[in-house]
Amino acid sequence: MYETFSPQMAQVGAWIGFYQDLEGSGFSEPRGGWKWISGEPITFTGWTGQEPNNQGGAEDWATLELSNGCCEWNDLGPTSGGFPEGGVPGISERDLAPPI
Ligand SMILES: [Ca+2]
Ligand SMILES: [Ca+2]
Repeated sequence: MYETFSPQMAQVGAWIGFYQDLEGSGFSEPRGGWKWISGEPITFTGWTGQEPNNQGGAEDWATLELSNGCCEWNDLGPTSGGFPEGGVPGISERDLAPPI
């Protein structure tokens, strides 16, 4: 995965489908209310250092970072320092089984 995505992700990271539901039960900053968009249970988190930290007050999307060591998570959002215009790329999972 690193070799495939690292050229684009090295600067900004990539959203991994993990987000903070600001209206969901259990929401609190910075660690409460995180969910997978797929609805799958949370069995692992990979936050780096002091993340999630809700820097600037609106970091609600988890991104995979490659610039500070491979594959650790950081919460990002429009209030993040250096947040790129146009947002960050995302990684999605896709079922390759043919439809029945
Ligand atoms: Ca947040
Ligand atoms: Ca952060």
